[in-house]
Amino acid sequence: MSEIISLRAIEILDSRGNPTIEVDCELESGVVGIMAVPSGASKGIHEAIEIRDEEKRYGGKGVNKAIQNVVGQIAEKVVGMDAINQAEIDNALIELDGTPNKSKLGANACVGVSLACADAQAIELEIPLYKWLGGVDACILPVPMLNIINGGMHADNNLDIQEFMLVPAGGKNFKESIRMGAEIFHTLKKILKAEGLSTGVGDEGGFAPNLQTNRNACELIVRAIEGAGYKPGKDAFIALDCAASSFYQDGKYIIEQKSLSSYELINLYEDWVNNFPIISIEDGLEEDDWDGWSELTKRLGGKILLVGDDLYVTNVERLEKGIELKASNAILIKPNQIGTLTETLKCIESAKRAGFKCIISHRSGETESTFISHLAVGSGTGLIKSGAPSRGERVVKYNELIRIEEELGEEAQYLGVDAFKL
Ligand code: 2PG
Ligand code: MG
Repeated sequence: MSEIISLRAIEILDSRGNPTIEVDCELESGVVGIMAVPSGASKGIHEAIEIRDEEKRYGGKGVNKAIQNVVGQIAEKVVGMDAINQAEIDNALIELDGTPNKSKLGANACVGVSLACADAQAIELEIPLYKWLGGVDACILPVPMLNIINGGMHADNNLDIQEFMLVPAGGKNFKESIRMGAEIFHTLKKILKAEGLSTGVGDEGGFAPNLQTNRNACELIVRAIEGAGYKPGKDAFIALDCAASSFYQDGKYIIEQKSLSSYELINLYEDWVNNFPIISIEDGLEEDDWDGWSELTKRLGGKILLVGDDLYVTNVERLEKGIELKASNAILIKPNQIGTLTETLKCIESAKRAGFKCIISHRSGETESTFISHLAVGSGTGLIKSGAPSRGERVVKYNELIRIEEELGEEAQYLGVDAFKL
């Protein structure tokens, strides 16, 4: 038995310098599992709720209340449970919270406890976390989706689209794809410099220049792919996270100084897809525009991935609605959007059963945690996004995947561009 004997929590900083919660879960054997919780900026309105103190300290963002919940009510319930029973622990959290969105205990408190317990159990079993999460056949390394141009709510520039990702899927393994990605990233930096554009980076490590149009960003990425000696549409692709809820106002999408209907915006995306090697579009429409999403999937779903992030918020109920309405063909997975590991894994399962692709994702405010690297290999989804190959909190996830690939040796599998095939 791996009895949980204590839960501790402290307030640390995330990559934006905002406070966040780190949870320690100690087992009877003395083993300690840790989770440092990330936080989003462009949050979906249907996400589970983070609890913040709303006091003067840290501009109202302190997490002392969430810490009190961990060491108080949650510890009372969870201490004494066996860390091997992850679903039981998570059900206890769900029951104790009793709200549909973790607003009583806080999703930050719940996900910290849930993931720290999983971390502790893997150490207890003396197996890597990805094997505890995924079992003996967990061996698929994900294709990295590198956010190399940042806009929207993640940067102080004029780009409406939040993330222009580079997908170096053509590598023969993860390590090689990361190398290609880093080479293209540095080539892009040289191009930006030569054009007198800013090479300062945004929240997710990508460049954040002011550009004429969103198309301009795609053109620069294509030039960088070619400049690094690779072939766009064969070795490397583009993926977008439009985060469309952030430019949706009163029923219209305000983009490039125009006010567009869903239908007109889909036309614009279709034009981009026809002109650039775009392989995936995330949150192309806002989080409750279900009709628009179904239309988008009808129009582009045969060609590229259409990924629901704010649309689904890693919530099985919302995903099921999307499956029924054929609203997309892929889902973004973020454990802190829902609050427990068990609910996250169930969501991945439901998506896979429906033939949807899953992309495991970081948040724009990150920590040194590598949990999502292990979740990606454990769940075998074949896809991960963790920002640019720059900034420690982004790179730490990719470096962990390089280590896992090395450790798996011959057993490691890499799907490359096939990871996007429906
Ligand atoms: C997203 C995420 C991560 P945030 O929209 O996909 O890139 O951003 O964490 O700000 O919600
Ligand atoms: Mg998103």
